[in-house]
Amino acid sequence: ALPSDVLDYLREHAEVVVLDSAAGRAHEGLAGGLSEALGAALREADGAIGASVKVTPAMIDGATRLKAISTISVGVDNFDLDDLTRRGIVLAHTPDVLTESTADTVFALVLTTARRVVELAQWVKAGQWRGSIGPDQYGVDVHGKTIGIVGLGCIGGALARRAALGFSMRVLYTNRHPNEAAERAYGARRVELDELLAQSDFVCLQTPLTPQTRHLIGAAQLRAMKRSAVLINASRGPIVDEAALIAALADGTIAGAGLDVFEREPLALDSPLLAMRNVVALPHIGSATHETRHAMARCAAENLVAALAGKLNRNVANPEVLTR
Ligand code: 8YV
Repeated sequence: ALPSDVLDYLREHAEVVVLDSAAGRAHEGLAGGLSEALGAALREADGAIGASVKVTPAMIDGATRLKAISTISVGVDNFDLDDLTRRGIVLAHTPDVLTESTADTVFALVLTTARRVVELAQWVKAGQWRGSIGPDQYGVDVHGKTIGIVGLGCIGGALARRAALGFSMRVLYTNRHPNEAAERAYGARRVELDELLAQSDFVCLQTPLTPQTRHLIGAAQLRAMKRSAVLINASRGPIVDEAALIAALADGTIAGAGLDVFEREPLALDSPLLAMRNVVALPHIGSATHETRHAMARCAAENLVAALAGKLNRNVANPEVLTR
């Protein structure tokens, strides 16, 4: 659902066909459904804009007019980038505009897991608060602890700022390249993943989902964490081997998890995660504020219009295509 002013903006530049995403979702999983409707629409379109839909190469076979796809997300794991590049289709995305909101969500998960906010708030609402609480309901401190950030890009950097400047935390990180700005500003120290896992009280995954990061955190990595540590994932579910995580949470290998993303979304109603006291589960709300979702939609619409005019030179996930 694009905000009306963003739709108006697109209509100033193009004929716009809106797919009924609610109807599409209702039919998802059945024969046809959203992918078929989307595939048919793409075959007629010069450009496409949207979010949260897997776009397979088969869906764009025959989309001979299609020059640009603009996703309302920073993550581009719903697309086969190499395939789009081979076809000469620009894939635009929305970095930067969601950085701060997403870092807020990650930090919310740090605080809620450490201080047992959700669990204790539910306890109060359930009418259980009849005397003073005891040590079995205490949480652990966040300030002064060590945060390990796996992937120190924009969101990781915004998280490091919150942790170091707001909560006097020690910041460890892994990243393909050193992030010198974060090292200078927040005293962040780049380490190997093993060392980060062994030393961090909060391990926050801030890396994109790629073939290299799929199941980056499995049984061995969870065993390498402190028993008192918490895993926070607000990037992409498949970065964690969820079965291994469930086992590690159940047997006390780690103390808890704050999860905004899952291997399958929505999370299955029979997932053991739902019954775990030491798990805070959110419905993929990383960037979900009114302000940020509006900014993302606007950014994606501007990306699409610029791409179709041959003028997009930023926010492109496959920049190689621009040299064609
Ligand atoms: C959105 C996200 O939830 O930007 C991303 O990569 O995961 C989220 O901000 C999602 O893509 C829907 O717009």
